[in-house]
Amino acid sequence: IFFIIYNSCNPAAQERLLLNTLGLPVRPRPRSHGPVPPLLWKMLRRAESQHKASDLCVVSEFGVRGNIVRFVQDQGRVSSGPSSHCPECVERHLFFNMSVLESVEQLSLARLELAFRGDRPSALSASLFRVLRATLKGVGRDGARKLLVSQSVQLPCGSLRLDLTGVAESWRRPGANLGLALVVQPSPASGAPWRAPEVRASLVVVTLNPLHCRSRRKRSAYYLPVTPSNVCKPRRLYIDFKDVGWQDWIIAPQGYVANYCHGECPFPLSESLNGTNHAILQTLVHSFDPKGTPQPCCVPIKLSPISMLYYDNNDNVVLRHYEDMVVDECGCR
Ligand SMILES: *[C@@H]1O[C@H](CO)[C@@H](O)[C@H](O)[C@H]1NC(C)=O
Ligand SMILES: CC(=O)N[C@H]1CO[C@H](CO)[C@@H](O)[C@@H]1O
Repeated sequence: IFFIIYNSCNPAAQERLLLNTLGLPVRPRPRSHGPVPPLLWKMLRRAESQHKASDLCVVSEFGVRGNIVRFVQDQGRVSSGPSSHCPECVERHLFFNMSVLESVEQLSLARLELAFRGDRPSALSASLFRVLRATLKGVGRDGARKLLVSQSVQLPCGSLRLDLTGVAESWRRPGANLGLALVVQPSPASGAPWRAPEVRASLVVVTLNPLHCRSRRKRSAYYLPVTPSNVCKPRRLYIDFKDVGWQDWIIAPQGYVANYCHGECPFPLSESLNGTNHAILQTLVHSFDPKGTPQPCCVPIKLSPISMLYYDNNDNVVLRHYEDMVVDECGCR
């Protein structure tokens, strides 16, 4: 498929085809290149070292099924100061745009991570609400929101994690996502002036795209022996994402060894060419009638996956596994 891009006279259509193969509706054009969460680097490295052995449709870090991991950025903007019934409260609106998920994706996990940074040791109480209705006073006060958790957090460095899988699933319905409201206040209330902590929020979302999750074929203990170069075998092909102009959204890898199959499937088809019975018969017929019947084709019989880390159109960092991206073995079929 990458080959087509180089050779095509209609690069835009071919790029669309390729993006489709990768499960992307459009070419991502990230506006900012934010930091890559260390956990995603770790997961990428682990996936790369265990590709041959592990089940790519399970995210073992979280113990759930999935082949896409996103760190969805908080896009909440509104924050409001104290109100009459809670003079020390500071409120912030959090919004995670779930429309980055394709409808075919099955949501396995959504975990909210809040990191609090204060300027000195202290304690605060943090309450998180799901906003149910937007009201005139702002993003849902009083009956327009539902308490999800209320917890005490220690500063200067505190954190809060919350499983939001159910909430995130319901956010996927159009119009259902009004975000969250985070309310913090000093604990115990002191009455003295205070500086609200800095809060960084991200939603880790694991989904499964079943189209990219076919069951893995068993790895055979079979390898192509060294053969004369005109016989069917894997040839080295390195795909550099720079050549395709994709270096601005793909974080890693910068390219990969894709390989391809090329060569003849001559009569008599030796066992090493791993032909099917059908291919063996076809070479036989071809040897009698070379014009009427072609040789069998030299095609991939074993492929392995790659993992990619990239920015999507909403500047989220995404880790994704793709099956069948590297040719390991070829055969005559
Ligand atoms: C969410 O993202 C989609 C697609 O990236 C965009 O069209 C939409 O405007 C965003 N919604 C909000 C509320 O920002
Ligand atoms: C993928 C495949 O068909 N592999 C076969 C290649 O041939 C050996 C024996 O010659 C088989 O054991 C493999 O299953």
